[in-house]
Amino acid sequence: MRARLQAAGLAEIADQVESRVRLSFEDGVTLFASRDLLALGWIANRERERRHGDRTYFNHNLRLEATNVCEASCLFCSFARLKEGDAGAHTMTLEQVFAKLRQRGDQPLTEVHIVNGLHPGLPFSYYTELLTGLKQIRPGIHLKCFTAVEIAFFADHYGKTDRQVLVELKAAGLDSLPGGGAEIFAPRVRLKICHDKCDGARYLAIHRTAHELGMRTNVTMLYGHIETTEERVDHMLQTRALQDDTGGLQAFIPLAFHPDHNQMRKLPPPSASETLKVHAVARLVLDNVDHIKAYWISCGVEVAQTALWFGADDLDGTVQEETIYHMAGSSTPTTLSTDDIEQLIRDAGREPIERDTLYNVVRVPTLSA
Ligand code: V47
Repeated sequence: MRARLQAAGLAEIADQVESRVRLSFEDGVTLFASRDLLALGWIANRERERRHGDRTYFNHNLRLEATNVCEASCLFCSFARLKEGDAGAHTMTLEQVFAKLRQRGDQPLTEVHIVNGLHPGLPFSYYTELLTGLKQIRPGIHLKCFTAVEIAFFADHYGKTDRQVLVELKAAGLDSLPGGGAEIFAPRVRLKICHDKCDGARYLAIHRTAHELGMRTNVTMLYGHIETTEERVDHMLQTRALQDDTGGLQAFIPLAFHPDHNQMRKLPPPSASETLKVHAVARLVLDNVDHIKAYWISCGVEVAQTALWFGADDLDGTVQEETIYHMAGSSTPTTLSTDDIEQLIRDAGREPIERDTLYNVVRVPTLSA
C-alpha cells in the first residue's frame, strides 16, 4: 500500500492521519485533487475502522415535513412552494402531524426528524404545540426538529433572539437540531444559491447556542453544484472549529445535489466516485466529529453501502416519509425497514448497530439461525 500511497501523492497525509496530526486546509485540497480514489478510500477506511471497527449505525426514525410553504428561494430546492394555494403546496394541521406518529404506534421508533419550509403565515405556537403534542403521544421519543435556518427565521419573524427561540422550543420538547440548511458556508456560493436565508456564520452560531443549551446537533454539506474544492474544505474546517469549541456535533452529513425540478436542473448530479471522495475527505478532515453519515436517500443505497468503506459509519435510518429528495429526483425507496437496513449493512461486510439519536446502542441485531 505504501508504494500506492506514494504514487498517489498521499503518503505524507496518510502518515499524519496515523499519528493523529491534524490535516490543514492544503491537505484537504490535496485529498480532493487525488485521482486515486482507492488510495484515498484506504486512508479514510483505516481511520473509520480505528474509530468504529465494522460497527455501522442506523436508527428507527420517522421523517416528517409538516409544510413546504417557504418564503426562501433556494435555487437547489424542488420541495418548496412560495405560498399556500400554489400547486403542490401543503401544510399539515397539527392533528395530521400527530396522526402520522399515532399510525406508527406499533413501531419501536426512537426519533422523529422534522424539517419544514419557512412559512410566513403560521403562529409560533404551531411549532411549540407540535413538539408538545408529539411528546404527549410518545413521551420517550427524541425530537430532532428544525434546521438552524428555521430557527433564524423564527427569531426574525416572531421578534425573538435565536437563543430565546431555542430555549422556548426546548421547553416545548425539542431535543436536538438536524444539520439541514448548511449548504456551503462560503458567502460566494450562498449568495448565488440561497441568498435570502441565514448566512453561514449565523447557522454556526445557532448550533453553538444549541450546544450551550445542552442540545446536540449535526452539520450537513450540500455538494456537487457550483462549489469549489476549496469551498468544501473551508466548510469542513468551519465545522471543525465549532466542534473544537463546543464538542456538540454528532455527525457530519454530505448531501449529494439532486437536480430534478429545481432552478439548477441543468447541472449534472455528482458521480458516485465524487460522493465517495467527499465522505472520505470528511472522515479525514473532521478529526473531532465522531460520525460521518452516508444518507442513503441522498446518495442512493448502493453508494451508501460502498461509502461504508470510504469513511462513513452511519446510514441514518428508516426515514419513512421523505419528500425533499424525492421531489428532486431521488430514485431510492422512501423507506427501508430495519431488517432491510441491517441486511444491506451486512451485505456490505459491516456490522449493524441500531442506535438512538444520541448514539446510545438500542439493539445489536443478531443473525437468526
Ligand atoms: O437543508 C434540499 C438539502 C437538506 C436538495 O441532521 C437538497 O441527521 C440535494 O438536512 N438536492 C435537508 N439536497 C436534509 C437534511 C438531513 C438529511 C439527513 C439527515 C440529517 C440529520 C439532515 O436537504 C436541506 C438541503 O441542504 N436539499 N434540496 C436537492 N435538490
